Amino acid sequence: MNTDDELNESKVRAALRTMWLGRPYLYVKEIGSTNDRLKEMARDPTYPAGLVLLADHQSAGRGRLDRRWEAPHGTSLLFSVLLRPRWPARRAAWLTMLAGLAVAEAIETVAGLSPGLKWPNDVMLEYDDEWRKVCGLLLDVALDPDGHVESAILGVGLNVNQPAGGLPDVTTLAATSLFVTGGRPISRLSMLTAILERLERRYDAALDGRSPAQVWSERLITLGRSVQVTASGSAEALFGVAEATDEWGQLLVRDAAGTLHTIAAGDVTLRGL
Ligand code: BT5
Repeated sequence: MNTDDELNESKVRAALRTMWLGRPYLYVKEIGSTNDRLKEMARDPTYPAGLVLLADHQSAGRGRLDRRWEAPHGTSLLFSVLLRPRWPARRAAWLTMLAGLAVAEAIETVAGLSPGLKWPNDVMLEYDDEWRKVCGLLLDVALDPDGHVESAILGVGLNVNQPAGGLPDVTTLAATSLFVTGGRPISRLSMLTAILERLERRYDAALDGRSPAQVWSERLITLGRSVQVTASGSAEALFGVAEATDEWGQLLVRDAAGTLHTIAAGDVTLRGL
């Protein structure tokens, strides 16, 4: 669907209204993973912050913990952004927040839909009376010897024009696309430029020291809900109420005994109100 909506270099350059993000912008039809390719390129310091690499199809698209990211050819947005913020390592979590906010705002403006954020790295839309994943974010960070961020690759996978049958098994994975939830095709070019323009504004503000943590947390559908959390590296699930997030994006969950747990990374299942 909408495959004439090509995202080649000249089209994107002509449409993009940013100062530095997406400059340069690189487009490939086919790749393993845009995050993996940018990770290699980031080792070369001549590749500047702001470089964006977008592919129409990934043969080895990744989620966290080497999970797969699946998207049929030309239907979605699959891209990665190279950033070099030189922040202390734990501030890198701000990048996922900035991207989640940029994607959510772009979806509101371009598609007229009402997204929510799900801790830690998902953008969600309602379909069939439940929140479903429309976008996943993947952050890969390389630190310098002082523990500062040398390079950060921010990967965005956004389901745009997949029909229901083009999504990964929606019954088990609870996925949706802008097309499935909104009922009309959406220009990938408009979505891409809207995301990059918002991300640039939010990132510049963060470089000036303005934290995105509060605005991000206000958009989380996770807070106030009963949740099941599996922290990364732990086999055991924790049950409790997601009360808040902190400045570094960690999730604070209170269990039935009243103990507050701080979860730095993991997976959350929402368990009703
Ligand atoms: C993510 O991981 O959600 C991060 C996904 C990032 C993908 C982008 S695409 C451009 C860039 N290059 C890459 O190689 N990756 C990034 P995680 O939270 O671990 O979720 C992964 C899980 O999402 C999978 O195990 C599936 O259950 C589910 N999933 C896979 N494809 C999906 C899709 N198209 N829509 C919704 N859910 C999907």
